[in-house]
Amino acid sequence: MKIIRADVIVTCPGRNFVTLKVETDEGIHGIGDATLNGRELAVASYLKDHVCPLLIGRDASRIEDTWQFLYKGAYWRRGPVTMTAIAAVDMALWDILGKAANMPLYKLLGGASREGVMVYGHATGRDIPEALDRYAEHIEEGYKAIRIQCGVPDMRSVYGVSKGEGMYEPATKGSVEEQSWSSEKYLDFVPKLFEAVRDKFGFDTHLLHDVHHRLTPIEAARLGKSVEPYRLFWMEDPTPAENQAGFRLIREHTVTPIAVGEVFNSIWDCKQLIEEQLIDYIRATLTHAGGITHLKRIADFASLYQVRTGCHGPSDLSPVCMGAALHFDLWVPNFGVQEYMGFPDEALDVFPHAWSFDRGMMHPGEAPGHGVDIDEKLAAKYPYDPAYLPVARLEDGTLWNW
Ligand code: KDG
Ligand code: MG
Repeated sequence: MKIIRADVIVTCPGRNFVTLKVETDEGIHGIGDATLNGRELAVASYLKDHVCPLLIGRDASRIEDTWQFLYKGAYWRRGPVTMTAIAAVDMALWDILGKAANMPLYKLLGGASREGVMVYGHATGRDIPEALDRYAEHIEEGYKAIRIQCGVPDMRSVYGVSKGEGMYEPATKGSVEEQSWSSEKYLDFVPKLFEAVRDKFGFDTHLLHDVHHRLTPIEAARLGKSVEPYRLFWMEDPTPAENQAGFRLIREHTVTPIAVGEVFNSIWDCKQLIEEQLIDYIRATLTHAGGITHLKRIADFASLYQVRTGCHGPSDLSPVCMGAALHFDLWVPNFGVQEYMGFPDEALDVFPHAWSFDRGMMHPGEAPGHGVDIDEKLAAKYPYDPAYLPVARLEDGTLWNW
């Protein structure tokens, strides 16, 4: 089965997505997600100008060899742009293989390890009462795991909290939004948020929180220690993870579980964190970490150290990634949880999908491949609309980690 075409589709049904479509001489096609929020066209060009021409004539079923060819063959290894492009090819080829075998992807991977995939939703509020209302709504919808984010008094804007009504979307059209940050105000406030959740709802739901890389290691240690009574499922990205050894300091002080890795794109980014058991959940995801072929490798390595998966699943990864991730999650033995932020309605129309949601649990469906396709005619109605992620500055103007 030979690859005869590979095209990149850029569309903005509610937000920007990049999709790779690979076609074979047997009339089977597969698609892969290549979305890198705020830098979409860099991946589109990497694919169009450098990768797609190399795919023509290759055997579509040689997935591992194609992965190695694109990784080692570029000479310039790793990096989010390269690894997202490789991931898109990989996802599309697994989709093709599933369709050729007439099997859902999770069966090709080794079959279901569980009945369904536990997902966590986002409860966000401008203040504690609003955040608690959103939390209550999630409980009513059946969520077993809920992430909570909340505005901090006296701080202009906070990661994860929508400005108006509706879904949280960090990217802004046209220009870069400047947010402000004070670790002192945040650290004094956020334990009160978790206390309010546990007081009102008890301990029956898994409680998650994203620090979004904002603290230093010693501040993160203080946070983890101070919130131990509220038994978080995880505190996510407590500090930037370039310096993996920095997590030792956090571990020395707290038993609050740690999740890291949504910005990772290779097993090498996670190596020390996993090997030294400095984290509990690895957040690397299919689209940014080299696709199914590479995420399998990361998950198997993590399983040696009892680190479980908690794949990134924001609305800026397309429904294609979501579909493929659910197959991966249903199979992966050391599964922890899957993030599910939801998608704008227009995006769900552009990407017809086999996955389903029922009371906090998701299933990828039984369609062959990963079960997600693209309606190209509809996609063409939503042209690319440039948007940027915000930056954060300390109150004195110093540029900080967003
Ligand atoms: O594009 C950036 C988002 O994907 C990121 O801010 C979302 O941190 C995130 C999360 O945990 O979903
Ligand atoms: Mg995050």
